[in-house]
Amino acid sequence: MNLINGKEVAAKLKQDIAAETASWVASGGKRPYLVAVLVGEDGASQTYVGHKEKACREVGFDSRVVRLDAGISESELLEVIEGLNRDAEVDGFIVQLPLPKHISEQRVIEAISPEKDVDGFHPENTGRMITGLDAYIPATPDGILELLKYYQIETSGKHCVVIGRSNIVGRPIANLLSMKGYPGDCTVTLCHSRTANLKEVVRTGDIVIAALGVAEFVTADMIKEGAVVIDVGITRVKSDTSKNGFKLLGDVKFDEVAPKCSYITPVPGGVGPMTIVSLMKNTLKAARRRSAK
Ligand code: BQF
Repeated sequence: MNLINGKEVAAKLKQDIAAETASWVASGGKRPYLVAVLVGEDGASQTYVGHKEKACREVGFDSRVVRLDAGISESELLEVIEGLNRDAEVDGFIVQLPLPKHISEQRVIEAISPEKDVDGFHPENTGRMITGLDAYIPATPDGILELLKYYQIETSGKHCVVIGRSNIVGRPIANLLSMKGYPGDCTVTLCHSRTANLKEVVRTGDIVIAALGVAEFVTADMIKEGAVVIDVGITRVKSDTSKNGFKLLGDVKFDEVAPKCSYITPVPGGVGPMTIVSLMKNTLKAARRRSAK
């Protein structure tokens, strides 16, 4: 079993982005500027936004967090987004998800200018991505591709089973792994809560991507000997033994699945840190694209 060290790969890729940013700025380019919009005070969301701010500092980007009250109306939030769309200083921005229930995430995503949509969630970017056009690739799927490349994991002709059909992870990664070339050329099966014989289907996967959001759902009996297992899950559970009062669980029962795998990602320290790096990649791309106009 080979452990995929996302934390280490992310640190290396961040150094590359920092070097690229430094030479871009030295040659007169505009320093990339990322804004994160955070609505409310959800603990996990605050942690994630904190990771994004820290990464911006590390790679040499400017960043700012726009903190808004949980009770803000949808139309007020849409006005904030309009302001960021128009702000010539801002290269890219994200609206941290999930949003409070009274706000439509879809309307919010569609209000973001596709050029500044560094999360790659706008349907224009989704459409461009699946057509194979230049687009912002959503950060988590892109991070997974970077890990496959870094470890030179063979994908051509492999059966990849994706569990979970979200717009943020499952659907885009299933699409990307079916594309021509490396890391792609997979035969992809997309499983979800209504999949019949899910266990049997997952067991045929050479590469299994668990992105359903159910802690420890994937057990050893669902995994073929020698499979590559990518765990996208991140569920916070209370824990008396950890210093901050909670621990993180993946969608994979790591201890029993790991011995069967050729490669596996841990939680934490697997896909999560790569997500942050891919957001930095997209933000640098946004800054470069804007000055090319
Ligand atoms: C790690 C996210 C669910 C819903 C909305 C590093 C992150 C997580 C873990 C992180 C995530 C998950 C993010 C680790 C961003 C990934 O060390 O294992 C980084 O910050 N993530 C998000 O912005 O929104 C989410 C998961």
